[in-house]
Formats: sequence, C-alpha cells, structure tokens
Amino acid sequence: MLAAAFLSVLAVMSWMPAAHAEDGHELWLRYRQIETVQANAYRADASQLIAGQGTPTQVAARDELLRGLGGLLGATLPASDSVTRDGAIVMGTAASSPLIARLGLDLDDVGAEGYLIRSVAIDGHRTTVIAAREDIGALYGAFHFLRLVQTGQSLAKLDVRESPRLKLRVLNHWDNLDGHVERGYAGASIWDWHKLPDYLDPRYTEYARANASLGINGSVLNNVNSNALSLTPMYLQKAAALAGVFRPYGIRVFLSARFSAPIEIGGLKTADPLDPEVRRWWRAKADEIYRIIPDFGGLLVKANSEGQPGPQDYGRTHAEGANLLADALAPHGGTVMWRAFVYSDEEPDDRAKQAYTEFVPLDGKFRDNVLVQVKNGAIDFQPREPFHPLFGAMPKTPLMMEFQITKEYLGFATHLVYLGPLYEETLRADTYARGKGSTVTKVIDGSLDGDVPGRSGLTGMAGVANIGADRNWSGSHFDQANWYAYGRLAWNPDLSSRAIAEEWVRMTFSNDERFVAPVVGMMMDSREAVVDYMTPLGLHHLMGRGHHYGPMPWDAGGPRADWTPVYYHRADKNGIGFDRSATGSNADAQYAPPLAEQFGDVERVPEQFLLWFHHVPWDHRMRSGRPLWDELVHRYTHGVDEVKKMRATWDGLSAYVDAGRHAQVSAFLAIQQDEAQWWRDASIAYWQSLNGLPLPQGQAPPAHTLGYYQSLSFPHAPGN
Ligand code: GCV
Repeated sequence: MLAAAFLSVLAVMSWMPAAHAEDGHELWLRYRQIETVQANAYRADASQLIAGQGTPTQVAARDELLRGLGGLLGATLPASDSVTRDGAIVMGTAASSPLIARLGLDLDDVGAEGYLIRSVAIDGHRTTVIAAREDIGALYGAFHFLRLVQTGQSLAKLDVRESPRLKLRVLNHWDNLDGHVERGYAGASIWDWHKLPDYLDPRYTEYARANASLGINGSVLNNVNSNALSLTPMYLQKAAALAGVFRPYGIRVFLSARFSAPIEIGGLKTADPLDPEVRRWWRAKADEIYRIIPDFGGLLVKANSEGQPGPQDYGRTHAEGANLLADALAPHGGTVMWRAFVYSDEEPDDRAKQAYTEFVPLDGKFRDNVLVQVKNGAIDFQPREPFHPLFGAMPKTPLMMEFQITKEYLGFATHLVYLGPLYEETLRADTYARGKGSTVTKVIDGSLDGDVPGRSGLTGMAGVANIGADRNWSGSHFDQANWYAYGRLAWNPDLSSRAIAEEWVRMTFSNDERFVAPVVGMMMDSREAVVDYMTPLGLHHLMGRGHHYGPMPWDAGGPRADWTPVYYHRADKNGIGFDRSATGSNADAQYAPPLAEQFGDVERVPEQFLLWFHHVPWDHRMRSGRPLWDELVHRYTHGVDEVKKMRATWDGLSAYVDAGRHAQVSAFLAIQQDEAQWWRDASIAYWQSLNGLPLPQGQAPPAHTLGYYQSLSFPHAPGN
C-alpha cells in the first residue's frame, strides 16, 4: 500500500520538467534522481550500507543498492562494517552478515529465494534489515527495497516477508541460432551466438539484472521450434558463457531440445524413446551438458506439434517422450518442461480439444521431474480465450502456465496493449475442478492438488519473451510493462494487474499522480479495447495467415483448415460462431460440470465467449437488447474509440515524459488507431458480404470496399 502522506507530498513535489530524451534502455531500473525534498526524507532512512561482498551474488546485490540509491537520492551511500547512525541498511544472510546472524530473524519459512525487509533497532540506531537465507534472496530483497523508493513509499516501519509462489519462473525465447526471433517484434535476438562464448555483450548482464529485479530465475535460450545444433558442444559452450553471466543473478539456463537430435547430431537411425541406444544417447548428452553447465536448468520440448518431431513418430506417447529426457536429466537435478501445445497433423477434431484429448489419459504417467507446460488457452494466445481445459483436469501432474509476452496476435509492438489483465483473468478463472474456488492459480501453484499421492512438488510459469536487440528491449516502451507484469505474477500470481501497472508506471516514467492515474487507466482499458477492435464476443484467430498481422477473416484454403479464420468463425448468411456445445464439437464438455453447463448453454455463456462456444443467428438477442449483428458493430467501434481516447490522454501528458519516449508512444498510438480502424472496417465489410445486413444507425460504413482489404498483402511482416 502506498503511504497516503507520502503520496500527497509526491503529488505536489515530484514533478520534474520533462528532461533529456530517453530511449527506454534502462527499463524500470532508471534510478533517476527524485525531487530534493523527498530525497532528503529518504536519506534519513538510507544513510549507510552494511553488506557483504564475498560472493558474486552479494556483489550484485550491494552494487544494485549503491547504484539505485545513489541515483535516486543523488548521493553516494557510504559503505560500512557496523551500524553507526540512524538510517543504516543491513543486507545479507546469517552466513554473510554477523549483524543479521545476531538478530536471529525467523527466516526458516522464507525458502531459498525469499527475504525479509524489516525496520529494527541495531545498537540503538534505526536500521532497515534486508535478510535472507541465501544470497539470491538478499538480491531479490534489494530490488524490492529499491522499488519502495522508486514508487514513493515510506521506509518507516517496514515489515515485508516475501517468497515466490512458483519454483520455476522462466522466460522462453523463441530465438533461432541465426538471430531471427520467431514472433519477435523487437529486432533480432539479443544472443550473439557467433561472438559467444568469447565476447560477452554487456546487455547480457543488463538482461540478468532486469529479470532478477522481478524474480525470474530461468531462461530458455532458444526457440521451441528448435535446431538440434544447440545441443552440440560448440553451442553448449556458448550457452555456458551466458549461464556464467546469469548465475550471480539467480538465473539458470535451459535449452529447447529437438526430439530427433539423436538422429540429427548423434548419427543414430531412430529417436524412438524406448530404444536403448536412444536412451543411452540422451543420458550421455545430459552428462555432457552438466559437465559444461553444472547448474543447467533442463530442457523444454515442443513435440508432435506443427511439424516438430516427437515420440508419436514411433507410436509412443508424450509421457514416454518426456520420461526419456527426464530420466537422462534426473541424476543432475534437471527438469523437463514438456509442452501441451499439440494438435494433430490429420485434423480429426476441433483443434481446441486436442491437447486435452491427448494429455488427460497420461495424467500420473510423467516422471517427477516433468512439468507439462500448458498455454493459457486452448487455441493460441488470442486476445481473449477461456482458460485451457487442461487446468484442473490433470491432478496427478504438475502443470506449468505458458503465457505469451510478445504480442503475436495483439498488434505486434505498435499496439499499446497491457497484458496484465489478460494474465490475471486466466489466473483467477475458476476451473471448478475440485468445487468452487479451484482457480487456475491454485492448479499451477500446487495448492489444489499438491497432496495427491505421488505427485511432485514442481511448479512453474513460462512467458514467451518479447525481448530483442532494440534499444528499448521490447520494441515499444509500453511492451516493457508486459515483461514486467509477467515477472511479477510469476513471483506472486495473486498480485493485481492494476497494482503492477501502477508500480511499473511509477518506476518507468513518473510518480506524479497527474501522470500515473491516467496512464494506469489507459493500460487497464487497453486489453478490452484490442479484444473489441479485433475479435469481440468470443471470435478468434481471424488474423492474417502465417504472419498474423492484420485482419483476414475471409481467408480459407491452404494446407490445413485449422490454420484459417473461416474454420474458427464459421460465418454465413444465417449466423456466426464455432459450435463447441453438445450439438457441435462438444469441447465445452472438457470443462468441469458447472462450467461445461454454463458454457454449453447459449443463454448462460458469458457473452465474451458467445462465439467461442456457439454458432448463433445474426439476430440473436444480446443482453444489451441489441441483435448480435448490431452488438458486434458496436463493439468494433467501441474498440476504435478506446484507442482514440488513449491517444488523447497520451497527447495531454507530454509535460511529464521526456520528449523521446513521448514521441515514440504518440507515433505508435497513431499506428494503432489506424490499424484498429482497419480491423473494424475490414471485419464489418466481410461480415456484411455474408449477412447482407445494414449497419446499425449512426455507425460509419467501412472506409474501403471489401475488395480493397482483401487485396492487401504483407510478405515481410515481422516475426514470421
Ligand atoms: C514457436 C503458434 C505460433 C508459432 C509458435 C507456436 C508454438 O503457432 O504462431 O510461431 O511456434 O504457436 O507455440 O509452438
């Protein structure tokens, strides 16, 4: 909670005229000097630092506090060995700090990564203690302490106790060895594989710092559509160099593994998971990896999905495939993250059903060191999807959440869409798997089924990174907020997306209330806006083929029906929507009974999922009283209007932001407005070509003919 008194001071005092143009490279760790009166107040609570420097992690924590407080307070914090004045900060573990050992703090239940921040008296002086069981906890505590200062909170009477709710909090980079980032909109990969391991770009350390500031503790370096070469000695040495940079920051390196690697780089004739030679090969490969990277985290696998090789090529199951790798990694403590993003090459069924159909029968068959990694929804990172029905349906198997941070389906880098509300909506969704209150969060943090006999205690969350070589890391200033929100929710999935947005705005831009409130408001409304202008009322996957840029609801044909929008909307002159009720694909039956009933009933389904679960006539009566067609048009227009509002809001905030960042956000919002209009107009023109209905009164017609929208093509759209 923000201290009210402090904030009122901030409201008046912290505004500083927009200074030099910034390029966003420093992310939320800008540490710009705060206003003098406030800085003086903080200096009384941050007057000296007593912290060890016996290990690289201790050095990182101490350097961060010195850098952060030095920047924020505009003064070098004296370092010392003992508390000699009020406002001392003592940081460390019982092992690294005799002062902390002396205090006898109750650190037993904070775990290896947790920490306490407490106001105490030491030798008669007011002191803040940042204490942990392990060095990494102290580093996380240092970042937390800095966040308090960055967001203008009081440092008096601190009593913070934090530990992460999930064990693995990882970024998945879809980075190829040639530097291209699949679904990347922030330039090339930050991994310069060619110059590794000899040249360590300073960016690698900056990356590690930024992630550690959020508690992210793992990085899968390469694309899940993987190249077996990443497991060859040459690339393992390169990965080891990155692991060395990340280690002080508590980040372990993982790799995506290609299932057919035994053939491609091992010279075997098969990759059959039950073949003894193949088993030997993977065991030897794991031994080799751990010789090179002793704290290697493990392997992420996309198998039998979108053309990737996998155990089904040999008539084996996903569990048999995952267990092959799990057995190889187990002696070293490594983890397998086996993805459930699968759909059959033969398209026998509704694509939304296939992961559930394939994985539920395997519940309980995975080794203890396997996590099944499940996307938030059953199709593919759409602007809105119901939560994936696998959550709650595999009680004997730890499931790991996979969110997408990069905005493949949400306007790439130029649309301002804050994903916190999307993540929060999924995490808080009630699966009803063990009765009311069985939220997705409880599924992934293990609290719902953690006591199922034989189940391992692994937990985790993965985020598909939006990081690239652009100066601002994420392709746009506001996309940094999605990296930030992902990391904060991976640490604590119960945090509110609004509170996270507020923290981020204060750290990234300004503490001035006149800026914070409108910008947080914009961010919170932005996700609903994109749903409205792209895919309202449960529509989904209507984006351009392959690159997923722009609207293409008319697209049909090609190699497989379930890659085309017409497969998903099924619109004709009579109606629109995918019937997933009992009269259709019956996908709703994959949810627990109360939800299945609700989703399956066209009168009770939440309207935001109407066309996800039902095919309805164009004149279907909506709760607003409007017929569906009118409601759809209304939603499209509303989405565009929301973007116009965001633009107007941002335009009025130039006094609070440096000119560089303000100008780029303005330019991107203008692009977003044009593209939102394009989505609205192209969609309406196409639906009208099917239903022949007039526009509701007062709604503007599309700016162009349907033929115009259909003629557009984007062969070089990024990320493909
Ligand atoms: C890495 C979608 C994306 C692909 C991605 C795939 C996946 O299909 O368009 O680029 O491949 O999801 O998550 O494996």
